[in-house]
Amino acid sequence: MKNNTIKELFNRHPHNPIISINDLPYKANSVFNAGAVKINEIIFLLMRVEDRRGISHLTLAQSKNGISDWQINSQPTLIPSPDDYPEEVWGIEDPRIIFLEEKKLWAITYTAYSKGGPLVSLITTSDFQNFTRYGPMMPPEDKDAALFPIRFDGRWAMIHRPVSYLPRPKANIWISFSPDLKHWGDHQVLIKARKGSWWDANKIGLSPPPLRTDEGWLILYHGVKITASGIIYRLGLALLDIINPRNLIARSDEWIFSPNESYEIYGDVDKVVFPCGWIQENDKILLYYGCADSCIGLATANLSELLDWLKKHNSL
Ligand code: BMA
Repeated sequence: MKNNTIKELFNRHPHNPIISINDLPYKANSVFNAGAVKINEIIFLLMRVEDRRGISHLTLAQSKNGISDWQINSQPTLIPSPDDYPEEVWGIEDPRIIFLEEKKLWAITYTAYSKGGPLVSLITTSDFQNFTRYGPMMPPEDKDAALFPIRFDGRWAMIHRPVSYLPRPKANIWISFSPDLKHWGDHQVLIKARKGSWWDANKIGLSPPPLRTDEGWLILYHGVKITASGIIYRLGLALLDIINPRNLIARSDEWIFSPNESYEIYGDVDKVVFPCGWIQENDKILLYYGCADSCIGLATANLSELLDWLKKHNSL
């Protein structure tokens, strides 16, 4: 069988990119990495929009079919607020959204780009019209964060990705716990970046929020390979224990999604696929991903196929 006829786990939508800068009702540089949720049969994307200064804000788009006919807010939905939150001075980026079941609130973890580097901040909302800012949860340099929808033994849990520079730059995925969403501790490395020539060597990060399945919390994460011609952002899978998410029970050996189409290969940052949101509809997964830091794509997969594949490709 020829390589291009082998079935992939994720299928790109034929209308990709489903949202690009021409769809926005105002002038901007790019629209990409979007958080995604479904409320009352409507798909909401909270999209990162980079303006022509280079500063990002977040704008809401809604669609019934999640593919076309997007209603995009005529003005930015959430703009940086550096007077009250100085850490947002260079923009707000890459939202991940999860429903906190106990509080009946949507929690949006996002990157605030401070003068000291990117850090993790939190906003909550019940309706995507009124928003409450909580401020920073993690100091710089830290990003790629999402909360879990429930507490574990009374504590909230968050996955995030701090960076350390000694003895050489390294970015592993961590998990931390909090009694109140404000004070975080019990920090632990959850998934280590691999080394050498692996697709996920040196730098990895959570992509969309953890997804609850019968087999555990499904994690889709990105790995950044540095090559002679630049970086490649690809995606792989992991699984965490459902009761104790500190336990990593599976991690894929191979990547499952990689820049392949021209809109993923060429853009403001070439060769990047960067999802911040996925939506489950029974066994179907809708993955919304940023393409080359320039536009938004949609790819679909079957959850059962992802879990079966991960069992066969577990490298632990
Ligand atoms: C990461 C994040 C993403 C971006 C990606 C590729 O570090 O900043 O927002 O899509 O780099 O540039």
